[in-house]
Amino acid sequence: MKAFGIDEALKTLGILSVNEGTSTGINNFSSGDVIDSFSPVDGKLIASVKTTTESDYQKVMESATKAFKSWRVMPAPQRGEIVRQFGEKLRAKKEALGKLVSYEMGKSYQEGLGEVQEMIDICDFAVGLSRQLHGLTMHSERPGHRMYEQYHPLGIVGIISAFNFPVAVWSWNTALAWVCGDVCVWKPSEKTPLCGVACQNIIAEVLKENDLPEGISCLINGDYKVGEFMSKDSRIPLVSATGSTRMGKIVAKEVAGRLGKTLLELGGNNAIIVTPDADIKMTVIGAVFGAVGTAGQRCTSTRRLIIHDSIYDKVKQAVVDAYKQLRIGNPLDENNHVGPLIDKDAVAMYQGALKKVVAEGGTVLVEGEVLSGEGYESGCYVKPAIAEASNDFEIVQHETFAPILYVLKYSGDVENAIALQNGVAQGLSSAIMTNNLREAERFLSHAGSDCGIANVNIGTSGAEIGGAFGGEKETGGGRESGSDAWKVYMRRQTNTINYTTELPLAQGIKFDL
Ligand code: UN1
Repeated sequence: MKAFGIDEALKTLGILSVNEGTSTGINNFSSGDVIDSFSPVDGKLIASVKTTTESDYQKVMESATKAFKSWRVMPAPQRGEIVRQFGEKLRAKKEALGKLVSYEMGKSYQEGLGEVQEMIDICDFAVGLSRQLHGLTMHSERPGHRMYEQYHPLGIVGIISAFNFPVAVWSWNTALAWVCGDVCVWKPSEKTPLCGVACQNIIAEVLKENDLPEGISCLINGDYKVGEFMSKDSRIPLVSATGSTRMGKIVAKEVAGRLGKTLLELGGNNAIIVTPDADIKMTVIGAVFGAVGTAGQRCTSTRRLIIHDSIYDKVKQAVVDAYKQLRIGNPLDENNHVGPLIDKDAVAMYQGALKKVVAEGGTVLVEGEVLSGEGYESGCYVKPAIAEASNDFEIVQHETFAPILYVLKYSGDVENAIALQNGVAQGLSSAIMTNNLREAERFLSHAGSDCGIANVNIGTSGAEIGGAFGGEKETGGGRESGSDAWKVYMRRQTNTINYTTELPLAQGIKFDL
């Protein structure tokens, strides 16, 4: 019996235990090789899933194609009702799913619950949206004509998600896509396949209870090769992919090659600017949560702290002191702040980055270390580190998915800090800590932050679902979740209707027979 009620959670979510066989999830045709999912928390095998072969994939697509035909003609508010029921099930299973997220991925139980809450929130948002999929009406230049636009369902949406938000990112896409009338095929990360199975089981239950076809939600399992089935498949008009910039470039090229659409949410290199007018206490909390939350494995994690030289020593010291209070250990134990990294490859990347920053001339302020001994048997626990660095270091320019914070100094005007913050290839999230209205507004202005997310007196991570989520430059340009992100999941049609007995042409063109 594993501690912290994990066995109970697996049971609630319909995941078969190691001795019972492989969990493929309801609605899953997978029959390929087995992926064993080991927990980074204690290194133990949790359960296994089967991968999706090419012929399994064809069956999935047949079922999705068939389901789309009936789903697209169901009134959107009725589709919203299905999403509402899904949200209700998530509420009922929040603890179990939050626990599985924590145990399979390694984030703290609090953050696991937060992730499920994000799923519930997007369901609520999507239910309201199901009555608001509005187009515009326009005045026609031709007499007796009416012109308007409408949004129609797009088709089958392919979703590729990453290990770090193994359930929420899927729901940001599916909840919207479903109310828009699309059906979804999801490939979760091969590092967190059980989270995929758990979600699939929850939605499958809702579909069954409503006598709806299974193909509305499909799960495929495996690595990038399984993702490639979707990026190459012209039956999938939209591929939404979350992960590294390297992965995004491959998917973008493949999908663009067949003139499909992509929604990309890729790497970030997020900074907090700390000006002389910053509230230091708030800055420390925001920066530390941003840098060590989810063990630095959020796209929105704080990677760089850009501090004004007049307060540099003070802020640096306050952050270094705060790191001394961090408790690293089992993320299901609510006394701990920082859990493990996802796997040993991630640990190796963390070690490589720490070596590199020193080799490039950086100064270590809080030493990193791979932890060993009791409670750290998985070999995935590391100490969050801080290094003084320069923005032009190669390693600072690079997104390392680990709890490493680079501290940078700026002098003079806030514009200099903004230039540093924008001086990277990625453009996801950014923040400024200041009580100075002029500085805050300049940061948010046309000449300010170039990121998709720009916050004032808040850290870089922890966005709410109501706003559009995503970023510019190498972050990929996609927007998910709130605002009008739904439009990407639909096709737009302009309609002009003539209710006269004449046929006048636009632009005043004369054509008589
Ligand atoms: C991600 O890391 O891919 O803003 C998503 C945040 C979370 C989502 C992060 N709401 O940090």
